[in-house]
Amino acid sequence: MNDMTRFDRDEAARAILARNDRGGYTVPTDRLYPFQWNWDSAFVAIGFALFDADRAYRELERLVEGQWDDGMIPHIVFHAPSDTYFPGPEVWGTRHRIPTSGITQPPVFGMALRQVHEAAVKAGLPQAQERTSALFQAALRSHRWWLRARDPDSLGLVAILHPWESGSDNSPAWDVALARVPTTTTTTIRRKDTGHVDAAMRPRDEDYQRFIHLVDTYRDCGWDPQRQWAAAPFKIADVQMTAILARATADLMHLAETFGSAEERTELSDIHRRLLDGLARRWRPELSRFVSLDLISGEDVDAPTQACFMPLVALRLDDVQRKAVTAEIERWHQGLIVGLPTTPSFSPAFEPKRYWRGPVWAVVNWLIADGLRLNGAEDLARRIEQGTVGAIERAGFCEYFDPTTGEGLGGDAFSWTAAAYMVLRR
Ligand code: 9YW
Repeated sequence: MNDMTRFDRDEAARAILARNDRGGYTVPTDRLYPFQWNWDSAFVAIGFALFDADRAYRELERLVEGQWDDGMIPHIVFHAPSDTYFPGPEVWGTRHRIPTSGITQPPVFGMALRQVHEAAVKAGLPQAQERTSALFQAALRSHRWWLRARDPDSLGLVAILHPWESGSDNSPAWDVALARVPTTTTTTIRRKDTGHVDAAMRPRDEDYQRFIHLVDTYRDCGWDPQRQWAAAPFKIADVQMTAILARATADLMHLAETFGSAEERTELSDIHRRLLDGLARRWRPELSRFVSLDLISGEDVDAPTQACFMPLVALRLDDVQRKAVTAEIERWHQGLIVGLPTTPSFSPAFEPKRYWRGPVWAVVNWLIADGLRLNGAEDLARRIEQGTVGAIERAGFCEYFDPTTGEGLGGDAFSWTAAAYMVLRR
């Protein structure tokens, strides 16, 4: 892509979204991920909002077709069959109207809705008010689900019951907790991912055994949230998830000024306060970062990963925290071609090509840069954005990048990388 003009690259990014369109929703990439993924679609909607607000709404509306009656928005909606991915709908066995997985993913949805709405109003799109209003109610129901199902003890932190929910599947953050999950499964594992992508860039087989053990466990609970909470052998109050939920709640509060009732506005600001308080308690000054909480062992999750900085998207740091966080992020950058790595190179867990154990993901950098900017660290935010854009221009719209070489890895022609490119290069 090095020899292309800016205009050409923008066209190339749009062409990827067009190519991955399956009828109003976008698959992350062909074959490797042939369905609609929750947080991918939210990022993609923000990308579409730059040039086609109608299509941006469609992305969110199609995702909401998979929303459960209890409010959960699943992590995958299986709109159309495909045999190129495992585990498919028969493994999840959720019996929803449209087949879906039984777990969720980071609720970027509320953040996307605000941006799509603002773009639609600016473009004078007919029906914008009605469409935003319907999606606002869907988002509100999903936030209520989060608090009810995943923070039943009112810690102000929401928990993940499966690493796939975090969006950072094999992150070192889960190593200690995941080691307690048995590798036995009642489902036969037939991995497809390693047929599409080099196995050295993917989670290990043992990770998949534990992932599927968890799916078997929750399917045996009939996907009932209370039964799952009681049976879960993996339960982590995650600062990344909580931060994204808090930020999305702030965006819904903004929309609620137009689309919410007085009760809904109060409800959202109560949720927001509860989550900010929960996040603030997870700051560890001796580490210069925030840490998740393992709800089974009661221990802090002290593995350094990108999640530790995600609270910046929601919280206003004080001066001491801001200085500490920016210095720590600079340290993670040192000696790398592209920052911010998902695991720093000084960590013993660092593997520069293995999925969430080191590689750089454009959407992670997008969020972190946004959080830095909110906290007044404009220069660092800009450098992270430019580094990400540069990596994409050199290597293409890959799923993720080796931070030590800049090599593009995983799937190619990736939707959220295309969306990130359009948003970050502006
Ligand atoms: C899987 C689609 C998804 C992302 C996740 C990422 C990966 C799917 O791909 O999960 O089967 O492992 O970890 O964040 O939403 O891009």
